Amino acid sequence: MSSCIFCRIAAGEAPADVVYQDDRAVALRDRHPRAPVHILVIPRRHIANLLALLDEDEALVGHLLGVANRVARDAGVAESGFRVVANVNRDAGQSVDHLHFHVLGGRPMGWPPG
Ligand code: DGP
Repeated sequence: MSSCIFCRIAAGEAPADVVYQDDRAVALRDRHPRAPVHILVIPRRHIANLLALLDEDEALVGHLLGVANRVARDAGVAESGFRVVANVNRDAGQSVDHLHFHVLGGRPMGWPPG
């Protein structure tokens, strides 16, 4: 069994509130939501973060962002606005070493992020 929690969720080996899934991606509600809508979009395949992407992952990244759009629309925040965030490494606060896009919405957000 993988020690990566997002690999385990993607494999159905750990519980999660999954809002969308297909053969390449899973979208689940963050367990510590920072906004009324806080969904994580992850690839099924283990990729540590954006820096670990290979040239051949270009289409996968496009797909993950398409899923981000889809879940934002489904959650009703597309018109009001939402933010897509990928934290990479320590200074950005990456705490899970499996690529994930946060989809945040449902409230006004400050800029720049803290
Ligand atoms: P980051 O800090 O960018 O690596 O974000 C990781 C996010 O993942 C953080 O907001 C909390 C969330 N998270 C961590 N473990 C789990 C889990 O087991 N289930 C769910 N649903 N979310 C998790």
